[in-house]
Amino acid sequence: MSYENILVETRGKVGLITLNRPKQLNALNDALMDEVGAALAVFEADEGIGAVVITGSEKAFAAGADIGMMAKFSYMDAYKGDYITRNWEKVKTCRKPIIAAVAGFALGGGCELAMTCDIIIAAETAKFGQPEVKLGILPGAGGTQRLPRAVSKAKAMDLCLTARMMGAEEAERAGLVSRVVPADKLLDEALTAAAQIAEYSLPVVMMIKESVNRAFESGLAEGLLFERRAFHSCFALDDQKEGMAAFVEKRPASFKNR
Ligand code: CO8
Repeated sequence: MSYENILVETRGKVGLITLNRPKQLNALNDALMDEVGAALAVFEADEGIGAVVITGSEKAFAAGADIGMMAKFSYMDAYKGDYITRNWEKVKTCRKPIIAAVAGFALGGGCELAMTCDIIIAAETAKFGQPEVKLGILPGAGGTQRLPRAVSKAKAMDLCLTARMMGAEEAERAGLVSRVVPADKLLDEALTAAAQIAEYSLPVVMMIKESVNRAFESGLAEGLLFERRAFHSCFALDDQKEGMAAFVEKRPASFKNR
């Protein structure tokens, strides 16, 4: 499949998607998000892929949804067209872990795209924000919902209501970002983390992702029950036998994803 708005490659067991609309600072439009969805579907179906990295450029992960495209929208255009949201579902429902490697601007839809991924690794240059209020709109792809879950109500209100940008250090302190690294190490760090994940048992990795996500969708008792059922089911896996045998025999485990 050929792509016009993203670059897609595989690095060993890792799928790499690079957002590639440099002149527009990777502003997100339907064509780009359709391609992200299509690339994720290919990686999801590929048994050789264990994790995915989504990144942008040095200057911008993504500076938001494409304002030029939205400027003349009517309510009906937005509602009937389901503007750029239809393929966000593919990011949300991908069962393999996705790491967002963020340098430069991650604003509006760009911040929301990063938050839809499972882990955010940020370069020291990263700047996160939800500046939609300046455009006379509010965030439309999870900014008012995922941000408070990640960084607290006060900071989410601050970012969404003032439109100020938050640097990488502040984002890490607030819990939005899992690691901050020098800009020239960003992709290596993200690919190394993804490669490490991809070496583990894929069904177990998928169960961990499902279980952590469950913490955001359910109460504690239901979440604990979900985790326990998943934990019990690990004992049906060859990979559990292999992982524990490898520990006892003091050798590296070799998982077969079953
Ligand atoms: N859309 C379209 N074009 C953009 C965008 C964007 N979001 N951001 C930047 N560009 C373009 C600029 O127009 C400019 O193009 P040109 O060279 O042709 O004039 C080029 O990228 C470079 O931008 P700047 O010259 O402005 O670069 P600066 O370094 O001076 O500034 C900024 C960088 C601060 C990132 C600035 O470009 C900016 O403020 N951009 C807009 C940020 C923003 O408001 N983002 C939120 C957009 S709304 C949104 O994301 C809603 C999401 C809802 C999703 C779900 C819908 C249902």
